[in-house]
Amino acid sequence: MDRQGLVVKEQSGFFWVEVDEGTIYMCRLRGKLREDAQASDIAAIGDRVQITAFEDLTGVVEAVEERHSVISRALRTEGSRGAGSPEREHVIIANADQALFVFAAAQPPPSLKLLDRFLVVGEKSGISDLIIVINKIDLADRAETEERFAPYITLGYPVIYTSALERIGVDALTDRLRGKISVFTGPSGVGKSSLLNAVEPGLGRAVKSVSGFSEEGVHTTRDSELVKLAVGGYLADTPGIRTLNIWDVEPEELDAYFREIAPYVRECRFRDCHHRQEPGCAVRRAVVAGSIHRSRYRSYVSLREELEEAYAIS
Ligand SMILES: Nc1nc2c(ncn2[C@@H]2O[C@H](COP(=O)(O)OP(=O)(O)OP(=O)(O)O)[C@@H](O)[C@H]2O)c(=O)[nH]1
Ligand SMILES: [Mg+2]
Ligand SMILES: [Zn+2]
Repeated sequence: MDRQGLVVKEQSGFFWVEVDEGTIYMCRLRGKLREDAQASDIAAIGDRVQITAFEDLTGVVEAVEERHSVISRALRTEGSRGAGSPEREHVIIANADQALFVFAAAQPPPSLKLLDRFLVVGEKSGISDLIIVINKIDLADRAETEERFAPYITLGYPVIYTSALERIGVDALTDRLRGKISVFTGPSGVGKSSLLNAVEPGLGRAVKSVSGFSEEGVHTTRDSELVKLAVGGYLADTPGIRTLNIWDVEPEELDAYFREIAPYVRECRFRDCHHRQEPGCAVRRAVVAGSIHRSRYRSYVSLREELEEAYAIS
């Protein structure tokens, strides 16, 4: 029988596909698709797929629908570094509707540079809604914190203030998650697990891979899952989210992922302007004029330097 469904789990080449009424079929890929999977993951959690479903709850993935967003990373194939090194695209999650980046108002103090890194990854992925969650608001002055994040609201990034401890903003967060496929990540210790437990008891324990930017885990083979929420919707739980980073962004494309910088780039005198020392730089003019926030510009410059270094040694 032909069915449409959502890939909710992936493990060692098998895909668990949930169809409309909630039945899950354990599927493998049709051979033709497996050939295409050499260069990139043809199916991943979040993919909408067509399957042939059998009575024993197994199935075969016949086709994968076009994705509207994708978080992926390029994996350099072992032993092929250097010129023309073939890369394989590992898809961490397809079709996420939104990404929520969690920081603490204090303990640990929020790093705007780290936040800007997350936003770059989000912009590159094509995920339309990038949301900032500021937890532990009970530990900081509310007005001061709101002032610090106001520039992000101007850029179109919603900010939700929460306290898992005092249950502030938990309903607003729950509303955001309802019915969507969400990526939920942030640095260690900001209260991600506590927040998820406030949304739904036990959820923080069920979802383990929500810490961003850890160095470990690149080669872990642990499975990837969409964890179903009681309010409807899913949270992505995949080791890939722990290694979310911007190393797949090329230095020259970085400016495109800063919403407020991108529109000025075409007005720079030089086409390959780095927006640092070059004369006639429209981006730096906009910083001086106050149309680009200094802290965002500082993040851009610092990330650009990091990327240039990373590309120079690889
Ligand atoms: N004051 C205060 N403390 C909080 C709040 N949320 C979490 N905490 C505390 O912050 C610490 C870290 O919380 P976790 O929920 O484990 O943080 P996490 O982001 O999941 O951390 P990792 O799993 O290491 O990535 C714990 O001691 C929590 O009790 C909050 O809203 N206010
Ligand atoms: Mg945690
Ligand atoms: Zn410039």
